[in-house]
Amino acid sequence: MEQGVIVKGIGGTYDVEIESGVVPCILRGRLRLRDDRVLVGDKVEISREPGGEAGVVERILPRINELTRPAIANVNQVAVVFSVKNPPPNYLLLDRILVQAELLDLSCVVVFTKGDLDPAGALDMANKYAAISYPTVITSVIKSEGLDELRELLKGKISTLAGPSGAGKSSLLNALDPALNLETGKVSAKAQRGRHTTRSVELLSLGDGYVADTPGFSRLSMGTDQERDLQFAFPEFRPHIDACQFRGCLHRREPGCQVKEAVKTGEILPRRYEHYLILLEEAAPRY
Ligand SMILES: Nc1nc2c(ncn2[C@@H]2O[C@H](COP(=O)(O)OP(=O)(O)OP(=O)(O)O)[C@@H](O)[C@H]2O)c(=O)[nH]1
Ligand SMILES: [Mg+2]
Ligand SMILES: [Zn+2]
Repeated sequence: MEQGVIVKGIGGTYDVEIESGVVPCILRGRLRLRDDRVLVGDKVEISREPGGEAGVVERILPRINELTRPAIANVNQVAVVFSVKNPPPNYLLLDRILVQAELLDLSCVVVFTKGDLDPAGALDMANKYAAISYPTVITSVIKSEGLDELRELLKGKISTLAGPSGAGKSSLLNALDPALNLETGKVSAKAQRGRHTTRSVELLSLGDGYVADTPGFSRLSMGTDQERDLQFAFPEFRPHIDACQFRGCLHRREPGCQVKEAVKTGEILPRRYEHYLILLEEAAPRY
């Protein structure tokens, strides 16, 4: 038995990366019954005929987690990728993705791409997220900037990229490893939106880690039971929560709210607080 990771699955064949390379595998019969439950990112045991090119997936090892969109198992980091310009960042979407990742207990890094298009703006955006405590990097594939920093952040992890179409996710991975040769698209000048160049989910091996390039992905749905948890998905709120006058304060209109106080003093970015209120509204139970 050899251990590996499923890096790609197409039409019943799964590419499993083991130490010596990638082995195309089919599933052992009883696993085929739950074909849809086998995910890219799954750690598996495979068997092979001596010297055989192809193998059989015998067993799926326990997962640490599974994302539904994109469908990947065992992800431990989300790299949130937004361009500084062309298209400009949608901060509500950015914060939404961070919150979703926090609620799933995934660590996050924030990447601002196309730094060459607005270096000063990029720095301002990056500083704001770095202040919240997120590892943040500004990249430019044109100027080859930020690539070593990003490589360092992805090292040894299974990461998924998340960000809108046209943000430059595939371009970035190509810059990290030209051998990947991923297809990239043009941002249409009219709509300033990308065209979803990337379609399938695949784990790309990068250094000693893996990265999933994903089609511009936006929202996982948030359960309605997460109203209470939402505040903790904003790392900069955490030091203030216990100081609120009321236990169970949701930081809306309650008196003596220290989160709102921190917005006033500038410790919490007003925009982040506004996004909290929007997401809180969405997470409210409906009767
Ligand atoms: N100026 C500049 N343009 C870039 C940079 N990175 C990517 N682009 C351009 O942005 C466009 C979109 O890039 P992609 O890499 O295809 O974007 P994507 O995020 O993979 O898009 P989807 O696959 O649709 O989700 C392309 O025209 C790239 O040439 C950069 O660092 N600077
Ligand atoms: Mg792409
Ligand atoms: Zn409060």
